[in-house]
Amino acid sequence: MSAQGLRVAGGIAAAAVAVGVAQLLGAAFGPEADVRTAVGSAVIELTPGPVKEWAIQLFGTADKLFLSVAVLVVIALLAAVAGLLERKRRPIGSAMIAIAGVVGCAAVLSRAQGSAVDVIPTIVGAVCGIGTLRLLISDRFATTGGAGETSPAGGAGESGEAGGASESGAAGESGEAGEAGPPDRAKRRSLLTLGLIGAGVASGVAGAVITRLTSSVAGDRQQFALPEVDVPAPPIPPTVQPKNVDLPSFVTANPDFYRIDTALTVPQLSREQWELRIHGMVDREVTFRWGDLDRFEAVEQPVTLTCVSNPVGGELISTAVWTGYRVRDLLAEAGVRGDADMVLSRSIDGWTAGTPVDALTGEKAMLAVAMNGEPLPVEHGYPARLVVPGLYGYVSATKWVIDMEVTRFDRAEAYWTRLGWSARGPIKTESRVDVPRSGQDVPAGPVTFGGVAWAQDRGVRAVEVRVDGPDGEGRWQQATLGAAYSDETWRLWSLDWEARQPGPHTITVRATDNTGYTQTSERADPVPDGATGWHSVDFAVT
Ligand SMILES: Nc1nc2c(c(=O)[nH]1)N[C@H]1C(S)=C(S)[C@@H](COP(=O)(O)O)O[C@H]1N2
Ligand SMILES: [Mo]
Repeated sequence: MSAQGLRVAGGIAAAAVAVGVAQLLGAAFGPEADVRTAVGSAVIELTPGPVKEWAIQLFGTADKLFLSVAVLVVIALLAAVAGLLERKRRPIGSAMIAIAGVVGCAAVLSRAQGSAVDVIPTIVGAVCGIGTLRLLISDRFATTGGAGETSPAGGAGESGEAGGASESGAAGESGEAGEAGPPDRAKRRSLLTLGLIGAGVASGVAGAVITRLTSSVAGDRQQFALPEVDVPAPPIPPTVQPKNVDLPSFVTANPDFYRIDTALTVPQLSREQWELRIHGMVDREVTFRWGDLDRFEAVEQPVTLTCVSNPVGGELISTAVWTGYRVRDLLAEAGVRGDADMVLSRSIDGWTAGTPVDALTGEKAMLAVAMNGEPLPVEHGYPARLVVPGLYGYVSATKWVIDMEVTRFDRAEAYWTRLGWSARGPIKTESRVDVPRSGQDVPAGPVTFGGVAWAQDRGVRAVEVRVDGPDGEGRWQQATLGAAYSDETWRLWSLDWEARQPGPHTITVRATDNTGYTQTSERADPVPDGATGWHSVDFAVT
């Protein structure tokens, strides 16, 4: 390794040791001491709204993975710089690690559930990181004066210092007389550096795995016997699903259900730890424990959830059969005061949604505890979340919900509203072409196209499809609709078409809801209150 390379690797070794030690020690302190998650969450928190939106659009459900990789890359780059800048008399790299440690502590302390002792692993990690950096540039491993310090960054003064000191250091400390020349020291330093990088990474991975295993609610979730349903949903007829075309299933399987949230690591909240506090503009504050839920009627309801960030033609929409309790029944115990118009619900990780009181005191809003006949998957809000038909998730669908403050829109602002999204988020009437896929080749002959349309909680009355046009042959034709299940769920559609004219074609879809409103062709961005426009797909007949 060149002298420059050794410095860079030394910086990375220091960072690996710092993060590894913090992560491994953090496992003993619990998830709130996890500095990696804290920093990542702080990055999410501090990222401007439009950039978050861009990340969701671009990466969708993989946005977290992108962030984790990005954070690691940034750490590695800073570590390389720290390694290059560290000098015995001017410990700039050490100072950078110290600053990173302070930033890490601030991130840990800023977390909703964090406490002062949670910074201990971060501090110890930073100290070990600095120790590593100091060790690697110490006389014992100094490579100057023989191995060829070619680094211009080394500077004359520094080279002189290191070179001068290293002679005596090496002679005095190396037990292997005769083999202690500088080239050998360089080799030892490379090996030690690589070893420390390996040890740091290994402890980091071990710490992350231990933290995950010890805090996991997988066992709690497995033991959860679902409540007996008092008010079952009417059965879903097979006719909701159009035939002869490969469309999404009317009910989305849990692993396929879209996922959007700001949680870098999924909150692990057991039923035992769960509490739901209802307070604010109420007659009496109440706090429900898990066992208290038994006294409410358990209801079951298929609902299609949609994300406001879903672009035209996007996939951030799914349907599940939810089981849970009416939010109305819970609110009734607290008694909502007449002048309140919003409920600010909060999750265990501090995320908030602002939902109109009217939407929550209606029949349909649920505190859901099960999804498609299973306890909520942890990433979908275990043990309890809100599901409110007709509203985008960002104003209603709080996962890991623990608090509901009854308030007013002119007094409180929720997470995404503070970042520039609309305070109100009714779902817009929209539709999507799923078949054909963009760019697909369609052989000449009869073919069935299809897709989905939604307008929760008004319901879809009609779907029209146009192939080519408006200037070409194209005219709007009525699609064949799958059976309507309810106004709270999407509707699947299909269209039989005869592929005749070889060459490029375009298919466009538009939906009409049960109020008679036909979705607008006007294109709007997801920000601030949901995308609009007709979805078109280009394909070719061969
Ligand atoms: N705690 C928490 N709940 C949340 C969010 C979040 O970031 N944190 N995101 C909301 C958004 S924007 C949407 S669209 C839905 C998505 O729910 P899902 O991930 O179960 O599909 O969850 C909502 N609930
Ligand atoms: Mo969303």
